Amino acid sequence: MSALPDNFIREIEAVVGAVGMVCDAERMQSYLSDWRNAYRGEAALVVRPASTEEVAAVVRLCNQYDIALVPQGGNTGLCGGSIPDASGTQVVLSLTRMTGIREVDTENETITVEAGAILQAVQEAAAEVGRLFPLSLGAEGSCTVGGNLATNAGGTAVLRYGNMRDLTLGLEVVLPDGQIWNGLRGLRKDNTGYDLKHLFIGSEGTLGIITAAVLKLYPAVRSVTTAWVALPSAHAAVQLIGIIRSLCGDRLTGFELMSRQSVDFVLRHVGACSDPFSETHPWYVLIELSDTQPDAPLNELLEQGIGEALERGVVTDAVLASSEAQVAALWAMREGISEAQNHEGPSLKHDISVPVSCIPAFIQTTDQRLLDQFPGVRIVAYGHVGDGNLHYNVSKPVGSDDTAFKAQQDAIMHVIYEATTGFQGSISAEHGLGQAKRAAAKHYKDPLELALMRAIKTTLDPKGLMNPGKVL
Ligand code: FAD
Ligand code: 2HG
Ligand code: ZN
Repeated sequence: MSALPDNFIREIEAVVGAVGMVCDAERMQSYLSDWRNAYRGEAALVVRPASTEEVAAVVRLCNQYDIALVPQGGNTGLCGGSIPDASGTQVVLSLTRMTGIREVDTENETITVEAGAILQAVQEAAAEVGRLFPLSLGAEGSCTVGGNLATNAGGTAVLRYGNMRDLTLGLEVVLPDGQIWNGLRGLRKDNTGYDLKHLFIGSEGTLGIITAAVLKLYPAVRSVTTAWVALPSAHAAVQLIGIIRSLCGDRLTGFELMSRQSVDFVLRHVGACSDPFSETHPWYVLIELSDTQPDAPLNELLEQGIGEALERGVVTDAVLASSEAQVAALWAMREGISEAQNHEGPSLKHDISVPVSCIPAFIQTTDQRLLDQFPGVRIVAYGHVGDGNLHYNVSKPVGSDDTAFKAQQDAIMHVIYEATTGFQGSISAEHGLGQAKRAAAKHYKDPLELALMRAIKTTLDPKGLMNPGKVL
């Protein structure tokens, strides 16, 4: 705290009390690095306000004393956006005490929640009234709605319900000067000029602090069918999604692609996972169909689709889950990839998107270039293929040195991002830019778009105190 003026500290304490401050080095640690320990920083103080008014007062004080703020939710982000820099002068503003569910409105099909609410708690609150809040991702037990909004999180149900941007009707935001913008309208239609909420969604804490949101509710799902399918190629995945979609329409809620390398890592490191097939296959897809009607004929539909795909040689083998335990086991294989890859040494993450039809060519081209230039690297490609979103991650060659591998990080990234832009894709599909991809965005993003982003940033945050060093 020595980096901070005494008066500032006294005034912060007057706002949040001792309970809302974390000052000692040991307790601060969990706020200073991410779960993979890929990013680490220092902070002068961690502040944990308990209400929007407290957030506003803290932000006003930071503005008055010219102190930079790093907003933080569950700290599960994968680009280092919630981690302070190394200067030890920044204040981490954690929203984790603001967990309230303010309102569940079943007539208007909305739920109003505070930014620190854990995603799973929001899903559960929706389920209690027979509704669905569909955002779904591996970190849902610890990520917050504020973080989901700030990164415009995607996950495994985007195919049917869209990403966080699509699920949001209104926001409450504390602006960099401490003003509170109350945009908590639950209106489905509101064309009164620029839609300001979309500025803050995906802004990764660089434009303001999101304190609450009005989110959309959907009818609860009452039938689900899940299948694990083996494929001869990534091209087959694109063919298969076409077959299943034309047969099942909106009932297709999940379509997750995994390479054999991804599955191998899970089988090796995630307890209780086992391969549903006796033979290995180059690619797998986890398919989920769901319906709001109980007893919808989902098994029959999926069997029909997979049967047609088997006949055409698009699918090699398939199993349908026959119990809730099997459904959970299949999803555990998919959700376990991220954790499993950590056990294989440093993993270089590339969360890219390309048009769905280009996924097979992207994989073929990039695999070839990478393996030519960096023999032995292990490519862990998986993701939300129906959204054109691949986690094209790279693990070091077996037995190689961590430091030597990390030294190749930029060269590996270059190969992957050149291929991505070659296919008119994006270098960040759902995880954001944070500090990890700031330099790459400068290189790969359209200069006019970057200039417009900078103009917005300067207008809202002229002192540059909101999460500096991230995004731009
Ligand atoms: P944090 O990590 O705390 O913060 C993320 C960013 O948001 C930072 O820039 C931070 O400054 C900013 N921020 C946080 N709260 C606020 C706020 N209230 N106001 C303003 N800015 C704020 N992402 C996907 O999109 N799809 C996935 O499938 C997916 N799966 C994941 C699986 C695992 C195992 C893990 C660890 C992560 C996964 N993620 C996924 C990453 C994802 O971005 C986060 O899990 C989640 O959206 C971040 O929420 P958080 O509360 O942890 O935010
Ligand atoms: C997922 O889809 C997440 O599992 C995490 O987005 C991806 O760890 C990753 O690279
Ligand atoms: Zn993902």
